[in-house]
Amino acid sequence: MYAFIHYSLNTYTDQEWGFGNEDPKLFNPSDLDCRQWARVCKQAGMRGIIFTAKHHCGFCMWPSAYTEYSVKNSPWKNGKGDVVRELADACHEEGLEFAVYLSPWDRNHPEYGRPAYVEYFRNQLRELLTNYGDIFEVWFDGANGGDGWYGGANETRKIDRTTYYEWPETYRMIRQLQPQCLIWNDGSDRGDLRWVGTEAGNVGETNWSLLNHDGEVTWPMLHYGLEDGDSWVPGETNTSIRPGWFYHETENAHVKSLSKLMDTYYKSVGRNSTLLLNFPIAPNGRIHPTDSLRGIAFKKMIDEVFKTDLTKKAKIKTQGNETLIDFKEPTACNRFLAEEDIAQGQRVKKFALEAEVDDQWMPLKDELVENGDGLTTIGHRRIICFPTIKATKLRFTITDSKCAPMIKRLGVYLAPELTADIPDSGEKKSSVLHYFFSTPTQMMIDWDTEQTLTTFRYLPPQDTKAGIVTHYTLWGSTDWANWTKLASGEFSNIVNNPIWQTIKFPATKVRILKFDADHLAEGDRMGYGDIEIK
Ligand code: FUL
Repeated sequence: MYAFIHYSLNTYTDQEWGFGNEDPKLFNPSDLDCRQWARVCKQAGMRGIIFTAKHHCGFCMWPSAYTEYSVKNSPWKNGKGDVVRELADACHEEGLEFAVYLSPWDRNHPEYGRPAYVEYFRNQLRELLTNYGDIFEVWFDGANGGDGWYGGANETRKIDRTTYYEWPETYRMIRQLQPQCLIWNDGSDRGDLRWVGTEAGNVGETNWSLLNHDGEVTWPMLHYGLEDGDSWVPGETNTSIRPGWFYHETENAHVKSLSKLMDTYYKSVGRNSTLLLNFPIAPNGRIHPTDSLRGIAFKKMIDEVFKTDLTKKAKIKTQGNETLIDFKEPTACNRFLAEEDIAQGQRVKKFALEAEVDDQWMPLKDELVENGDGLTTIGHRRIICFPTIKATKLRFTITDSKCAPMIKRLGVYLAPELTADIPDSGEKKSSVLHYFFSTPTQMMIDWDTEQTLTTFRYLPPQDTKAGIVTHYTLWGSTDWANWTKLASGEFSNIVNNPIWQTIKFPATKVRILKFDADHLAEGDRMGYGDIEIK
């Protein structure tokens, strides 16, 4: 497990993404403490930290020599500070590895979209790879091109992500400067690690650590890997401990519960992937106490689940592809773990798991998988969750593999039961509102009387991209005739992370609200999961 840390100028604007014209003077945390971040991550069981040295807004958290848009023009430490340096040092002290996220998309830079920017990007990468000790990974985000400030041009710029960045050249530079450094890239140019196609915190239950070196990478390839791929590109599951990547006060009550985090663990680490768990930094410059306590509880729960390996007291016999685990007496268990020796490659395609309970053999399946039994690939580590049983024996049989399977470790455990997720706080749900669609891309919400409103929240459809509103305009009226524009803009990252979106506007008296979908991710009819208005 590794920690992601998202922190940038937008933390001070409460936007999920900075546009690129936010004032560096906003960056003035009262209590920035990288040692606190490193201690929290260490205690949460993380081996290292990947830090957003530069997010899409282009603001640099280190005093880059190549731009004025950085901490050097902020009031923090009178412009003498360097967050990358402080965090690299703190990681070193805590025995954590250190890595950087450098957004290729830069909404601030005037040359973005032209060759000069690519040189600028490489210069920045060189600074990061030469001045801050060992960097274990570089993370090149997949969001690329779109609207931005671009030095005042304030326009939309499109790039061809397969050619624009000239990645092979950049990769050569990385290999030369930091030969051990892993390259994360989300598909276009093959890096060393791949995105798993979602930010929700799960990879496919079938998960091959392979992709083809050349050619297009489709969504199923990201999520499940490619059985006959020719290159080793394991999946890294990235998700946030909160709904968003950056800190928002409104999400303080929505930090993921322990049971949700354990579910994420089983669906990432338990499915042959690493887990990259994000901790956002609050405006005071620290990880919020709710997040740090939850992160530490997460680590304690993992330790608790895997404390006692029940196979240690069992008699184990392997014959051919079948392993019998004989507990000799009824033994309560609910987790099964298997690991392949991946130095020899990934070989197992399918296996079976059976338990002997009250003298009867019964098949087991992964209860976290909806379709099928989930007993397919193993790889570095596979954890199968099943309801608690009292088994006298377990039988693990590899039923299909590419060649002779090489199993390195087996384990059986009894995980404590966790209470269900704490439900979201009781805000108003759409069921109490009266709304209708006046056109396929326009939603009307009306009340009988005037209301003073300040906030509109939109939950996009959850299982499809069709109908997700990416750009909107919100209008208010008291008489159906005169409309006041309350807000308009873009829901950043809503397609990859379809969570609640909040639009705030100055307190306004309205009777009717009109929500225009100016652009949809897919399809031509707007969709929604829920609406809240306050
Ligand atoms: C996404 C970005 O757009 C988000 O802001 C975040 O950085 C996440 C890790 O990747 O693609």
